[in-house]
Amino acid sequence: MKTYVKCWDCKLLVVAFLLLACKESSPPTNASIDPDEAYSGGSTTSFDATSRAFTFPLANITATSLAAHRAGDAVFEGTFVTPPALVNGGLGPIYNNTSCKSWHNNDGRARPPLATEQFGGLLFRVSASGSDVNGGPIPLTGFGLQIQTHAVVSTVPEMSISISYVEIPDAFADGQVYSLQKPTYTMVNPYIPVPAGAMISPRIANANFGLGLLEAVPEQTILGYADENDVNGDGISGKANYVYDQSQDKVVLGRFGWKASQPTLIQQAAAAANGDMGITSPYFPDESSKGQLQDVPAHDPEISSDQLDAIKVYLQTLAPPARRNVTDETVLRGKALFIQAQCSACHIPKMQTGSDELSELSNQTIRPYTDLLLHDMGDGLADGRPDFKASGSEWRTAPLWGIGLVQIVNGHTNFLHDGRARSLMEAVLWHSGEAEQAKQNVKKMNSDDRNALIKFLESL
Ligand code: HEC
Ligand SMILES: [Ca+2]
Ligand SMILES: [Ca+2]
Ligand SMILES: [Ca+2]
Repeated sequence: MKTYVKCWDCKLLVVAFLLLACKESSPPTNASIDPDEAYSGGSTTSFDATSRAFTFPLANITATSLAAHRAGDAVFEGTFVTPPALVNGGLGPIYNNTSCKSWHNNDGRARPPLATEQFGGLLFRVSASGSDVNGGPIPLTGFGLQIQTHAVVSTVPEMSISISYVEIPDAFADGQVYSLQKPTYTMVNPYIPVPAGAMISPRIANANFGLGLLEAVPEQTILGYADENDVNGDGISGKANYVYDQSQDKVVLGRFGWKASQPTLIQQAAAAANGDMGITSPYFPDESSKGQLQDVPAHDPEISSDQLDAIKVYLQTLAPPARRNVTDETVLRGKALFIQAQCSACHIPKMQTGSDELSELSNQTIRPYTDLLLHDMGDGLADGRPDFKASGSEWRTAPLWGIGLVQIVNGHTNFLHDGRARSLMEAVLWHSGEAEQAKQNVKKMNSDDRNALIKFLESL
Protein backbone atom coordinates (compact mmCIF):
# COMPACT_ATOMS: atom_id res chain seq x y z
CA MET A 1 0.00 0.00 0.00
CA LYS A 2 2.79 2.33 0.99
CA THR A 3 4.69 1.48 -2.17
CA TYR A 4 1.62 2.16 -4.26
CA VAL A 5 1.24 5.65 -2.79
CA LYS A 6 4.87 6.38 -3.48
CA CYS A 7 4.44 5.33 -7.07
CA TRP A 8 1.40 7.59 -7.41
CA ASP A 9 3.61 10.47 -6.18
CA CYS A 10 6.18 9.52 -8.76
CA LYS A 11 3.65 9.73 -11.56
CA LEU A 12 2.60 13.19 -10.45
CA LEU A 13 6.22 14.27 -10.38
CA VAL A 14 6.79 12.95 -13.86
CA VAL A 15 3.72 14.79 -15.18
CA ALA A 16 4.84 17.99 -13.47
CA PHE A 17 8.31 17.57 -14.90
CA LEU A 18 6.95 17.07 -18.42
CA LEU A 19 4.78 20.18 -18.10
CA LEU A 20 7.80 22.21 -16.99
CA ALA A 21 9.93 20.80 -19.77
CA CYS A 22 7.26 21.76 -22.29
CA LYS A 23 7.23 25.32 -21.01
CA GLU A 24 11.02 25.47 -21.20
CA SER A 25 11.10 24.39 -24.81
CA SER A 26 8.70 27.12 -26.08
CA PRO A 27 10.46 29.74 -28.25
CA PRO A 28 12.53 32.16 -26.10
CA THR A 29 11.07 35.18 -27.92
CA ASN A 30 7.62 34.47 -26.47
CA ALA A 31 9.02 34.40 -22.99
CA SER A 32 10.27 37.99 -23.29
CA ILE A 33 7.06 39.49 -24.67
CA ASP A 34 5.15 41.30 -21.99
CA PRO A 35 1.49 41.14 -23.08
CA ASP A 36 0.92 44.82 -22.26
CA GLU A 37 4.22 45.94 -23.72
CA ALA A 38 2.60 48.24 -26.30
CA TYR A 39 0.70 50.17 -23.62
CA SER A 40 3.29 52.86 -22.84
CA GLY A 41 0.79 54.73 -20.70
CA GLY A 42 -1.31 51.85 -19.35
CA SER A 43 -4.99 52.40 -20.13
CA THR A 44 -4.32 56.05 -21.06
CA THR A 45 -2.33 54.92 -24.13
CA SER A 46 -3.29 56.34 -27.51
CA PHE A 47 -3.03 54.03 -30.52
CA ASP A 48 -2.26 56.43 -33.34
CA ALA A 49 1.11 56.40 -35.07
CA THR A 50 0.53 59.28 -37.50
CA SER A 51 1.95 62.80 -37.37
CA ARG A 52 -0.79 63.53 -34.82
CA ALA A 53 0.43 60.76 -32.47
CA PHE A 54 1.29 63.13 -29.59
CA THR A 55 -1.92 65.20 -29.75
CA PHE A 56 -4.56 62.85 -28.33
CA PRO A 57 -6.25 63.03 -24.93
CA LEU A 58 -5.88 60.08 -22.53
CA ALA A 59 -7.67 57.06 -24.03
CA ASN A 60 -9.58 56.52 -20.77
CA ILE A 61 -10.50 60.19 -20.29
CA THR A 62 -13.80 61.00 -18.57
CA ALA A 63 -16.29 63.43 -20.13
CA THR A 64 -15.48 66.07 -17.51
CA SER A 65 -11.74 65.83 -18.06
CA LEU A 66 -12.23 65.86 -21.82
CA ALA A 67 -14.09 69.18 -21.63
CA ALA A 68 -11.25 70.61 -19.51
CA HIS A 69 -8.68 69.18 -21.93
CA ARG A 70 -10.37 70.94 -24.87
CA ALA A 71 -10.58 74.24 -22.99
CA GLY A 72 -6.89 73.94 -22.10
CA ASP A 73 -6.01 73.16 -25.71
CA ALA A 74 -7.55 76.50 -26.74
CA VAL A 75 -5.46 78.46 -24.19
CA PHE A 76 -2.35 76.50 -25.19
CA GLU A 77 -2.92 77.46 -28.82
CA GLY A 78 -3.66 81.10 -28.05
CA THR A 79 -1.26 83.65 -29.54
CA PHE A 80 -0.21 86.46 -27.23
CA VAL A 81 0.00 89.98 -28.61
CA THR A 82 1.43 93.25 -27.41
CA PRO A 83 -0.43 95.27 -24.78
CA PRO A 84 -2.89 96.95 -24.46
CA ALA A 85 -4.98 94.23 -26.21
CA LEU A 86 -7.55 92.93 -23.75
CA VAL A 87 -7.49 89.32 -24.91
CA ASN A 88 -4.09 87.62 -24.62
CA GLY A 89 -2.31 90.97 -24.30
CA GLY A 90 0.94 91.32 -22.40
CA LEU A 91 3.43 89.75 -24.81
CA GLY A 92 6.96 90.87 -24.01
CA PRO A 93 8.45 93.43 -23.83
CA ILE A 94 11.03 90.79 -24.62
CA TYR A 95 10.16 87.20 -25.48
CA ASN A 96 11.12 84.07 -27.40
CA ASN A 97 7.76 83.05 -28.86
CA THR A 98 4.14 84.19 -29.03
CA SER A 99 2.26 80.99 -28.06
CA CYS A 100 2.94 77.73 -26.23
CA LYS A 101 1.96 75.82 -29.33
CA SER A 102 4.49 77.50 -31.61
CA TRP A 103 7.36 75.68 -29.88
CA HIS A 104 5.67 72.31 -29.63
CA ASN A 105 4.59 71.57 -33.20
CA ASN A 106 1.98 68.75 -33.00
CA ASP A 107 2.77 68.64 -29.25
CA GLY A 108 6.15 67.28 -30.23
CA ARG A 109 9.76 68.33 -29.92
CA ALA A 110 11.73 71.09 -31.58
CA ARG A 111 15.13 70.96 -33.27
CA PRO A 112 17.92 73.53 -33.38
CA PRO A 113 17.52 76.21 -36.08
CA LEU A 114 19.44 75.88 -39.33
CA ALA A 115 21.84 78.71 -40.14
CA THR A 116 19.19 80.42 -42.26
CA GLU A 117 16.34 80.09 -39.74
CA GLN A 118 15.01 82.26 -36.92
CA PHE A 119 15.37 80.85 -33.42
CA GLY A 120 12.35 78.86 -32.28
CA GLY A 121 12.24 75.83 -30.03
CA LEU A 122 15.73 76.21 -28.60
CA LEU A 123 16.12 78.54 -25.65
CA PHE A 124 19.02 79.53 -23.44
CA ARG A 125 19.07 79.67 -19.65
CA VAL A 126 21.66 82.00 -18.12
CA SER A 127 22.92 82.72 -14.63
CA ALA A 128 25.72 84.20 -12.59
CA SER A 129 27.84 81.93 -10.40
CA GLY A 130 26.59 80.88 -6.98
CA SER A 131 23.13 79.87 -5.78
CA ASP A 132 20.23 81.63 -4.06
CA VAL A 133 18.70 80.83 -0.64
CA ASN A 134 16.73 77.93 -2.15
CA GLY A 135 19.74 76.47 -3.93
CA GLY A 136 18.59 77.83 -7.30
CA PRO A 137 20.56 79.71 -9.94
CA ILE A 138 21.38 83.42 -9.55
CA PRO A 139 19.90 85.70 -12.24
CA LEU A 140 22.49 87.34 -14.47
CA THR A 141 22.42 91.12 -14.00
CA GLY A 142 20.47 92.70 -16.85
CA PHE A 143 19.47 89.33 -18.32
CA GLY A 144 17.72 87.31 -15.62
CA LEU A 145 17.59 83.53 -16.00
CA GLN A 146 16.77 83.25 -19.69
CA ILE A 147 17.85 84.98 -22.90
CA GLN A 148 15.01 86.55 -24.86
CA THR A 149 15.91 86.86 -28.52
CA HIS A 150 12.79 88.81 -29.60
CA ALA A 151 11.28 92.13 -28.52
CA VAL A 152 8.19 94.24 -29.11
CA VAL A 153 8.70 97.35 -31.28
CA SER A 154 9.49 99.79 -28.46
CA THR A 155 12.45 97.80 -27.18
CA VAL A 156 15.33 95.54 -28.27
CA PRO A 157 16.02 91.82 -27.79
CA GLU A 158 18.60 90.91 -25.17
CA MET A 159 20.87 89.43 -27.85
CA SER A 160 20.89 86.85 -30.56
CA ILE A 161 22.84 83.62 -30.41
CA SER A 162 24.73 81.92 -33.17
CA ILE A 163 25.47 78.22 -33.28
CA SER A 164 28.44 76.61 -34.95
CA TYR A 165 29.27 72.92 -35.05
CA VAL A 166 32.57 71.05 -35.12
CA GLU A 167 32.62 67.46 -36.37
CA ILE A 168 34.30 64.92 -34.08
CA PRO A 169 35.13 61.69 -35.96
CA ASP A 170 35.24 58.34 -34.16
CA ALA A 171 34.62 54.65 -34.88
CA PHE A 172 32.85 51.55 -33.53
CA ALA A 173 35.04 48.62 -32.44
CA ASP A 174 34.38 46.89 -35.79
CA GLY A 175 35.91 49.84 -37.64
CA GLN A 176 32.69 51.44 -38.88
CA VAL A 177 33.28 55.21 -38.67
CA TYR A 178 30.88 57.88 -37.47
CA SER A 179 31.02 61.56 -36.60
CA LEU A 180 29.38 63.60 -33.84
CA GLN A 181 28.73 67.34 -34.13
CA LYS A 182 29.64 69.45 -31.11
CA PRO A 183 27.88 72.81 -30.87
CA THR A 184 29.36 76.11 -29.73
CA TYR A 185 27.02 78.95 -28.81
CA THR A 186 28.12 82.55 -29.26
CA MET A 187 26.30 85.56 -27.83
CA VAL A 188 25.82 88.19 -30.54
CA ASN A 189 24.86 91.88 -30.11
CA PRO A 190 23.87 91.91 -26.44
CA TYR A 191 21.86 95.05 -25.58
CA ILE A 192 24.33 95.72 -22.72
CA PRO A 193 27.70 94.09 -22.10
CA VAL A 194 27.29 90.54 -20.75
CA PRO A 195 28.68 90.33 -17.19
CA ALA A 196 31.86 88.27 -16.87
CA GLY A 197 31.35 84.69 -15.74
CA ALA A 198 27.90 84.31 -17.30
CA MET A 199 26.83 80.67 -17.54
CA ILE A 200 24.62 79.67 -20.45
CA SER A 201 22.61 76.48 -21.02
CA PRO A 202 20.78 75.45 -24.20
CA ARG A 203 17.42 73.65 -23.86
CA ILE A 204 15.33 72.28 -26.70
CA ALA A 205 11.51 72.37 -26.37
CA ASN A 206 10.40 68.82 -25.59
CA ALA A 207 7.22 66.85 -26.35
CA ASN A 208 4.11 67.47 -24.23
CA PHE A 209 2.53 64.03 -23.80
CA GLY A 210 2.60 61.76 -20.75
CA LEU A 211 3.44 64.55 -18.33
CA GLY A 212 0.43 63.94 -16.10
CA LEU A 213 1.51 60.32 -15.65
CA LEU A 214 5.05 61.36 -14.75
CA GLU A 215 3.60 63.77 -12.21
CA ALA A 216 1.58 60.87 -10.76
CA VAL A 217 4.63 58.66 -10.10
CA PRO A 218 5.00 58.52 -6.30
CA GLU A 219 7.99 60.33 -4.87
CA GLN A 220 9.14 57.15 -3.04
CA THR A 221 9.27 55.30 -6.37
CA ILE A 222 11.65 57.87 -7.85
CA LEU A 223 13.76 58.09 -4.70
CA GLY A 224 13.91 54.29 -4.68
CA TYR A 225 15.91 54.42 -7.95
CA ALA A 226 18.48 56.83 -6.50
CA ASP A 227 21.88 55.44 -5.57
CA GLU A 228 23.84 58.61 -4.91
CA ASN A 229 26.90 56.85 -3.51
CA ASP A 230 26.68 53.95 -5.97
CA VAL A 231 26.26 51.35 -3.24
CA ASN A 232 25.56 48.60 -5.78
CA GLY A 233 28.83 49.43 -7.58
CA ASP A 234 27.46 49.54 -11.14
CA GLY A 235 29.00 52.95 -11.84
CA ILE A 236 25.56 54.57 -11.94
CA SER A 237 24.45 56.90 -9.17
CA GLY A 238 21.18 58.60 -9.97
CA LYS A 239 20.29 61.49 -7.70
CA ALA A 240 17.13 63.50 -7.17
CA ASN A 241 16.93 67.21 -7.91
CA TYR A 242 15.37 69.37 -5.20
CA VAL A 243 13.95 72.61 -6.51
CA TYR A 244 11.93 75.59 -5.37
CA ASP A 245 8.14 75.31 -5.51
CA GLN A 246 6.69 78.83 -5.78
CA SER A 247 3.19 77.99 -4.55
CA GLN A 248 4.33 75.99 -1.53
CA ASP A 249 7.27 78.31 -0.86
CA LYS A 250 9.52 75.35 -0.17
CA VAL A 251 12.07 73.07 -1.78
CA VAL A 252 10.59 69.85 -3.21
CA LEU A 253 11.48 67.02 -5.60
CA GLY A 254 12.02 68.22 -9.20
CA ARG A 255 10.69 66.15 -12.14
CA PHE A 256 10.24 68.23 -15.28
CA GLY A 257 12.68 69.78 -17.74
CA TRP A 258 16.07 68.59 -18.96
CA LYS A 259 17.56 69.06 -15.48
CA ALA A 260 14.43 68.19 -13.51
CA SER A 261 14.36 71.79 -12.29
CA GLN A 262 10.57 72.17 -12.25
CA PRO A 263 8.52 70.48 -9.52
CA THR A 264 5.03 70.58 -11.06
CA LEU A 265 3.28 70.98 -14.39
CA ILE A 266 1.56 74.17 -13.31
CA GLN A 267 4.86 75.80 -12.37
CA GLN A 268 6.46 74.52 -15.58
CA ALA A 269 3.64 76.18 -17.56
CA ALA A 270 3.79 79.44 -15.59
CA ALA A 271 7.59 79.61 -15.88
CA ALA A 272 7.43 79.03 -19.62
CA ALA A 273 4.74 81.71 -20.08
CA ASN A 274 6.93 84.15 -18.16
CA GLY A 275 10.30 83.25 -19.62
CA ASP A 276 9.28 82.47 -23.19
CA MET A 277 6.49 85.03 -23.78
CA GLY A 278 6.94 87.71 -21.12
CA ILE A 279 3.58 86.84 -19.56
CA THR A 280 3.16 87.60 -15.86
CA SER A 281 1.00 85.31 -13.73
CA PRO A 282 0.06 84.84 -10.09
CA TYR A 283 3.03 82.42 -9.98
CA PHE A 284 5.53 84.78 -11.60
CA PRO A 285 4.23 88.33 -11.05
CA ASP A 286 7.37 90.07 -12.34
CA GLU A 287 8.20 90.60 -15.99
CA SER A 288 11.11 88.47 -17.18
CA SER A 289 12.78 91.59 -18.63
CA LYS A 290 15.21 92.62 -15.96
CA GLY A 291 17.14 95.56 -17.32
CA GLN A 292 14.60 97.02 -19.72
CA LEU A 293 11.29 98.87 -19.62
CA GLN A 294 8.34 96.95 -18.24
CA ASP A 295 5.13 96.84 -20.21
CA VAL A 296 1.87 98.25 -18.84
CA PRO A 297 1.79 97.11 -15.18
CA ALA A 298 -1.97 97.74 -15.03
CA HIS A 299 -2.49 94.53 -16.98
CA ASP A 300 -0.71 92.26 -14.51
CA PRO A 301 -1.18 89.39 -14.12
CA GLU A 302 -1.24 88.92 -17.88
CA ILE A 303 -2.47 85.33 -17.57
CA SER A 304 -4.96 84.28 -14.90
CA SER A 305 -4.82 81.32 -12.54
CA ASP A 306 -7.75 79.83 -14.45
CA GLN A 307 -5.93 80.06 -17.76
CA LEU A 308 -2.81 78.52 -16.24
CA ASP A 309 -4.89 75.73 -14.73
CA ALA A 310 -6.41 75.10 -18.15
CA ILE A 311 -2.94 74.75 -19.71
CA LYS A 312 -1.95 72.43 -16.89
CA VAL A 313 -4.95 70.13 -17.45
CA TYR A 314 -4.19 70.08 -21.17
CA LEU A 315 -0.61 68.94 -20.55
CA GLN A 316 -1.72 66.54 -17.82
CA THR A 317 -4.15 64.76 -20.16
CA LEU A 318 -2.12 64.29 -23.37
CA ALA A 319 -1.69 60.55 -23.88
CA PRO A 320 1.58 58.71 -24.51
CA PRO A 321 1.56 56.91 -27.85
CA ALA A 322 1.53 53.10 -28.00
CA ARG A 323 4.63 51.17 -29.05
CA ARG A 324 4.75 49.60 -32.50
CA ASN A 325 6.17 46.25 -33.69
CA VAL A 326 6.58 44.90 -30.16
CA THR A 327 6.62 41.27 -31.34
CA ASP A 328 9.05 41.85 -34.21
CA GLU A 329 12.06 39.56 -33.78
CA THR A 330 14.67 42.27 -34.34
CA VAL A 331 12.87 44.61 -31.94
CA LEU A 332 12.84 41.86 -29.29
CA ARG A 333 16.56 41.30 -29.76
CA GLY A 334 17.09 45.04 -29.45
CA LYS A 335 15.11 45.01 -26.24
CA ALA A 336 17.37 42.32 -24.79
CA LEU A 337 20.46 44.28 -25.91
CA PHE A 338 19.06 47.46 -24.31
CA ILE A 339 18.96 45.63 -20.97
CA GLN A 340 22.31 43.88 -21.49
CA ALA A 341 24.07 47.14 -22.39
CA GLN A 342 22.90 48.65 -19.07
CA CYS A 343 20.61 51.24 -20.70
CA SER A 344 17.73 50.17 -18.46
CA ALA A 345 19.70 51.09 -15.32
CA CYS A 346 18.72 54.72 -16.02
CA HIS A 347 15.99 54.39 -18.64
CA ILE A 348 13.75 52.34 -16.28
CA PRO A 349 11.26 50.55 -18.54
CA LYS A 350 8.23 50.11 -16.29
CA MET A 351 6.73 51.68 -13.19
CA GLN A 352 3.41 52.33 -11.47
CA THR A 353 1.65 55.63 -10.89
CA GLY A 354 0.09 56.30 -7.49
CA SER A 355 -3.27 57.86 -6.77
CA ASP A 356 -3.72 61.18 -8.52
CA GLU A 357 -6.24 64.02 -8.54
CA LEU A 358 -7.37 62.62 -11.92
CA SER A 359 -8.65 59.04 -11.66
CA GLU A 360 -7.53 58.42 -15.27
CA LEU A 361 -3.90 58.85 -14.22
CA SER A 362 -4.12 56.81 -11.03
CA ASN A 363 -2.57 53.36 -10.58
CA GLN A 364 -1.46 52.94 -14.17
CA THR A 365 1.43 50.71 -15.24
CA ILE A 366 3.49 52.99 -17.45
CA ARG A 367 6.59 52.46 -19.61
CA PRO A 368 8.34 55.83 -19.73
CA TYR A 369 11.98 54.58 -19.86
CA THR A 370 13.26 57.08 -17.30
CA ASP A 371 14.06 57.18 -13.58
CA LEU A 372 13.43 60.96 -13.50
CA LEU A 373 16.81 61.28 -11.76
CA LEU A 374 19.96 63.26 -12.53
CA HIS A 375 23.06 61.56 -13.90
CA ASP A 376 26.53 62.87 -14.66
CA MET A 377 26.78 62.47 -18.43
CA GLY A 378 30.40 63.62 -18.78
CA ASP A 379 32.15 66.69 -20.21
CA GLY A 380 30.89 66.30 -23.77
CA LEU A 381 27.28 66.99 -22.80
CA ALA A 382 28.05 69.36 -19.90
CA ASP A 383 26.63 72.90 -19.99
CA GLY A 384 28.67 74.02 -16.98
CA ARG A 385 25.59 75.67 -15.47
CA PRO A 386 24.28 74.17 -12.21
CA ASP A 387 20.49 74.19 -11.71
CA PHE A 388 19.53 73.54 -8.07
CA LYS A 389 21.15 70.14 -7.20
CA ALA A 390 21.99 69.40 -10.85
CA SER A 391 25.66 70.06 -11.54
CA GLY A 392 27.00 71.45 -14.81
CA SER A 393 27.33 67.93 -16.21
CA GLU A 394 24.18 66.34 -14.80
CA TRP A 395 20.98 65.81 -16.78
CA ARG A 396 17.70 64.09 -16.07
CA THR A 397 17.35 60.69 -17.77
CA ALA A 398 15.31 61.58 -20.83
CA PRO A 399 12.07 59.53 -21.06
CA LEU A 400 12.30 57.42 -24.22
CA TRP A 401 8.58 56.74 -24.75
CA GLY A 402 7.41 58.07 -28.12
CA ILE A 403 10.99 58.67 -29.28
CA GLY A 404 10.52 56.50 -32.37
CA LEU A 405 7.68 58.73 -33.57
CA VAL A 406 9.58 62.04 -33.50
CA GLN A 407 10.50 61.73 -37.16
CA ILE A 408 6.86 61.21 -38.21
CA VAL A 409 5.49 63.90 -35.87
CA ASN A 410 8.16 66.57 -36.20
CA GLY A 411 10.02 65.68 -39.37
CA HIS A 412 13.46 65.41 -37.81
CA THR A 413 15.64 63.06 -35.76
CA ASN A 414 17.43 65.56 -33.55
CA PHE A 415 17.85 64.38 -29.97
CA LEU A 416 19.40 65.35 -26.59
CA HIS A 417 18.90 68.55 -24.59
CA ASP A 418 20.13 70.84 -27.37
CA GLY A 419 19.19 68.71 -30.37
CA ARG A 420 22.84 68.15 -31.35
CA ALA A 421 22.38 64.44 -32.05
CA ARG A 422 21.24 63.89 -35.64
CA SER A 423 20.03 60.33 -35.03
CA LEU A 424 19.18 57.99 -32.17
CA MET A 425 22.60 56.36 -32.52
CA GLU A 426 24.35 59.73 -32.23
CA ALA A 427 22.34 60.41 -29.06
CA VAL A 428 23.65 57.13 -27.61
CA LEU A 429 27.24 57.86 -28.69
CA TRP A 430 27.19 61.18 -26.77
CA HIS A 431 26.57 59.26 -23.52
CA SER A 432 29.51 59.34 -21.13
CA GLY A 433 30.15 59.86 -17.40
CA GLU A 434 27.90 57.40 -15.56
CA ALA A 435 26.77 56.09 -18.97
CA GLU A 436 30.30 55.57 -20.32
CA GLN A 437 30.13 51.79 -19.81
CA ALA A 438 26.74 51.60 -21.55
CA LYS A 439 28.15 53.52 -24.51
CA GLN A 440 31.23 51.28 -24.66
CA ASN A 441 28.90 48.26 -24.72
CA VAL A 442 27.24 49.72 -27.83
CA LYS A 443 30.56 50.59 -29.48
CA LYS A 444 31.56 46.91 -29.11
CA MET A 445 28.37 45.62 -30.77
CA ASN A 446 28.47 44.32 -34.33
CA SER A 447 26.36 46.10 -36.93
CA ASP A 448 23.45 43.62 -36.63
CA ASP A 449 23.19 44.22 -32.90
CA ARG A 450 23.47 47.99 -33.33
CA ASN A 451 20.70 47.82 -35.88
CA ALA A 452 18.53 45.76 -33.49
CA LEU A 453 19.10 48.24 -30.67
CA ILE A 454 18.01 51.14 -32.90
CA LYS A 455 14.98 49.15 -34.15
CA PHE A 456 13.98 48.73 -30.52
CA LEU A 457 14.37 52.48 -29.81
CA GLU A 458 12.31 53.21 -32.93
CA SER A 459 9.54 50.97 -31.58
CA LEU A 460 9.19 53.13 -28.45
C1 HEC B 1 23.68 56.88 -16.52
C2 HEC B 1 22.31 56.96 -17.02
C3 HEC B 1 22.05 56.58 -18.45
C4 HEC B 1 22.37 55.41 -19.10
C5 HEC B 1 23.09 54.20 -18.55
C6 HEC B 1 21.86 55.56 -20.44
N1 HEC B 1 21.25 56.76 -20.60
FE1 HEC B 1 20.36 57.46 -22.28
N2 HEC B 1 20.13 59.27 -21.41
C7 HEC B 1 20.49 59.60 -20.13
C8 HEC B 1 20.36 61.03 -19.93
C9 HEC B 1 20.66 61.78 -18.64
C10 HEC B 1 19.93 61.56 -21.16
C11 HEC B 1 19.73 63.05 -21.50
C12 HEC B 1 21.08 63.63 -21.90
C13 HEC B 1 21.03 64.99 -22.57
O1 HEC B 1 20.01 65.36 -23.15
O2 HEC B 1 22.05 65.69 -22.55
C14 HEC B 1 19.78 60.43 -22.06
C15 HEC B 1 19.33 60.52 -23.37
C16 HEC B 1 19.13 59.45 -24.22
C17 HEC B 1 18.55 59.53 -25.54
C18 HEC B 1 18.02 60.80 -26.19
C19 HEC B 1 16.67 61.10 -25.62
C20 HEC B 1 16.07 62.42 -26.03
O3 HEC B 1 14.93 62.67 -25.61
O4 HEC B 1 16.68 63.23 -26.74
C21 HEC B 1 18.54 58.26 -26.05
C22 HEC B 1 18.01 57.83 -27.41
C23 HEC B 1 19.13 57.39 -25.06
N3 HEC B 1 19.45 58.15 -23.95
C24 HEC B 1 19.32 56.03 -25.21
C25 HEC B 1 20.13 55.26 -24.36
C26 HEC B 1 20.59 53.93 -24.67
C27 HEC B 1 20.24 53.13 -25.92
C28 HEC B 1 21.36 53.55 -23.62
C29 HEC B 1 22.17 52.27 -23.48
C30 HEC B 1 23.20 52.05 -24.48
C31 HEC B 1 21.36 54.63 -22.66
N4 HEC B 1 20.62 55.64 -23.15
C32 HEC B 1 21.99 54.60 -21.44
C33 HEC B 1 20.90 58.72 -19.15
C34 HEC B 1 21.36 57.43 -19.40
CA1 LIG C 1 4.42 91.15 -20.35
CA1 LIG D 1 16.25 87.65 -19.95
CA1 LIG E 1 24.54 52.30 -8.73
